[in-house]
Amino acid sequence: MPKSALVTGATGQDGSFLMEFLLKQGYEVWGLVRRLSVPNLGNIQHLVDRVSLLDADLIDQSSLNAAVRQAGPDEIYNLAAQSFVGTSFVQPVLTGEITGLGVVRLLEAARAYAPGARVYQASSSEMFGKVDREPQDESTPFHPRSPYGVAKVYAFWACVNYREAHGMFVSNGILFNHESERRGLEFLTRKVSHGVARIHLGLAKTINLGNLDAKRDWGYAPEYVDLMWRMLQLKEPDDIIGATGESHSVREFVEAAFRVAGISDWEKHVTIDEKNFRPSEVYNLRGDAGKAKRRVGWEAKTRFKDLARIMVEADIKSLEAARKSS
Ligand code: NAP
Ligand code: F7E
Repeated sequence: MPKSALVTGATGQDGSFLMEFLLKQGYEVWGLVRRLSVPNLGNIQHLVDRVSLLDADLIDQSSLNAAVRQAGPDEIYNLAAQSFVGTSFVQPVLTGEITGLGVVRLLEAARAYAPGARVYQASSSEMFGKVDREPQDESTPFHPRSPYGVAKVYAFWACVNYREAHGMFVSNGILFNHESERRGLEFLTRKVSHGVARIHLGLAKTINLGNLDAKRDWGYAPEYVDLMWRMLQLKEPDDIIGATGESHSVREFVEAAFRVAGISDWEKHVTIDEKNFRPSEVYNLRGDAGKAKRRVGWEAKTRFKDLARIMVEADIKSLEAARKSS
């Protein structure tokens, strides 16, 4: 019998890469999508004939119960979230409902209808927030700096509690930023790669940004879904960091992205606007993924400059294709 997996957040960046990965491993794959007035299947259009999609929402307990009961999965990957930090400051209650309580709703559904399933929770480096050491590892204290980070901390501890209280196999992957050509357009790297591509093709003149001094540990998303899967193959549940171990500023990413398009005077193409700054910022994140290497043999491969190149080239290519077909 092939193993089966239920992936929430199926339409998102990570959900799409994870479902591809699981199909390659021979899994029967169930993807959870929420009802939208206009379907949002762009990232998984190429997969819809090979996975089973279920309608459910992390805000709605009965739909989660029904989805878990129908799929009867061996593994559950909870990737669904209101995942944009900026929005969490203007929609803190919604973010708490989805990104925090939504995880408990899913755990309850699993406890009732698939108690033997192994559960992966998409925890985040945003939980470290205002860090007191560098690099951050699994023993670094949490000090979240946004409603998103706060919700992720709540969800993290809920997972630990379901492990301890109910003996369930629940693991937290504490992943640092991972990006790709499938990233939402509001996130920094994609906003920049897409903006650079538009400038390169003469479709725009500038990109409007915020804090150029913040630093992140940016990796390439397809590699991180492999870590998620490896974590659920362990004998015992565990909490493990995924990161590159390198940290770069927003300014460095912008510079690298413009360089891919052959533009060296990038300052001329960047404007700064207060609206892109956060009320409380996470200034510097750099992860120590030593435990991931020791426990499951995982390490990030794609380096910073290659990430910028992959993303800018992909955006140039897709904008050119769109232009030709219009
Ligand atoms: P993403 O592209 O924003 O995808 C989020 C997914 O969640 C989308 O499929 C979205 O559906 C779904 N979703 C949102 N609200 C929902 C709800 N109420 N019910 C059901 N589904 C809902 O995020 P990602 O980058 O793939 O990240 C995956 C997970 O990892 C998230 O939990 C994120 O917080 C976490 N994480 C990400 C990173 C990173 O750097 N990418 C790092 C650490 C942790 P729609 O398409 O309908 O909006
Ligand atoms: O911001 C700065 C911004 O929105 C990165 C999510 O996947 O990773 C992500 O959260 C940095 C921040 O991602 C703009 O202030 C400057 O310092 O791409 P971002 P994030 O906040 O790091 C973590 C690990 C997650 O878990 C989250 O789900 O870039 N920045 N100017 C800007 N950011 C944006 N978005 N837009 C700007 O104009």
